[in-house]
Amino acid sequence: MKLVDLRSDTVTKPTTAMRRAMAEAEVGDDVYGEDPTVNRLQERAAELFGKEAALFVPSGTMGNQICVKLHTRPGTEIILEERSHIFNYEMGAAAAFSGVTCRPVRGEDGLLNWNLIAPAIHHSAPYYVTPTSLVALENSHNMAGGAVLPLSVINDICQHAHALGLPTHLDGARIFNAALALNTTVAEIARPFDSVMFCLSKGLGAPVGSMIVGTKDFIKEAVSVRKMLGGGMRQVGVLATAGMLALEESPKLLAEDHANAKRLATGLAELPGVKIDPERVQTNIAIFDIAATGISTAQMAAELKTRGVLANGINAREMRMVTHYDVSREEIKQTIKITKEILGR
Ligand code: TLP
Repeated sequence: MKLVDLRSDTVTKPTTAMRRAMAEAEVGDDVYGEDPTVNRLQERAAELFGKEAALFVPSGTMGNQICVKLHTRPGTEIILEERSHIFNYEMGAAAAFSGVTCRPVRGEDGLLNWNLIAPAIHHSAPYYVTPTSLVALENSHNMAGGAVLPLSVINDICQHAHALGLPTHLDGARIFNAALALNTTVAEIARPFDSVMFCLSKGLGAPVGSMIVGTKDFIKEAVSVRKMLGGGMRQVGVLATAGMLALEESPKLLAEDHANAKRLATGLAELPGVKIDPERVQTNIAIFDIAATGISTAQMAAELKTRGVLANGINAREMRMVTHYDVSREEIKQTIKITKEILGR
């Protein structure tokens, strides 16, 4: 039985075209800067994002943490949203590696704006107050159900932060999903940020890899920090070539993922005890509350699994389902039917 895997968009398998390209990739030692495929990918990413330079890194976590390290100094504080990835799911790396604390701010439905951020900033506070060194946003916001920060809000936050001399970083793991939902380009979203991390290995389907983009100077320093973290890779053109296909070919497939997430949310919203507002499902993530069904999220995940659907609970009340190119419209229908069956027992 083929499993319908909705645990994440990280579970996609490389396409046949990616596998072919990987077998034939032109490679060199990237620690010497001599892998032509990696160099092409980096140039193309910089161009697409409207930034001076880009760097291929093994994971989104490493990409975010390189940026945190470069923007901050030990003993300072990053402002971010309460449910953000950097704060919750990177093993405390900001503290362990960069010596910074995180000041989480609760967004409205996960979305920050300058009015929420401003009171949390320590700018000209007394000397003994932990100074703010970075504002980090996430777009789309994973644990806010893939919610998207509008351009006007991003621009406003970055403008205010810059006016205080604070750099801004974007965790754009799913920035292509955000761009589609906002009907804009990734360059337009990236424009006001000093650095952006985005993932090739999520909805874009590459087997491995993320990128950071920024100024030439920033990326030059990022190369050293990546090496410090053990992320200097050698004939990595075999991966970069899959990344290149992900970058060029996959964004056009995301509309179907968004439509599937909306279909899923619409179907789930009709089930007894399930709480989700399909209107708020803007990208490829559906987070729904099942507390009122009397079934725990662990039990729901287990029941789904026995029927061939994989999905994770993200806490005691909520399940997350993520659509991607390995899940069809038919399988979404099937998932709704199976969830209904479980609740109807
Ligand atoms: N997200 C994963 C899990 O870690 C939660 C997922 O399944 O969604 N930023 C954001 C917004 C992310 O969602 C993720 C991964 C990362 C960064 C980290 O990327 P990786 O897994 O490549 O280190």
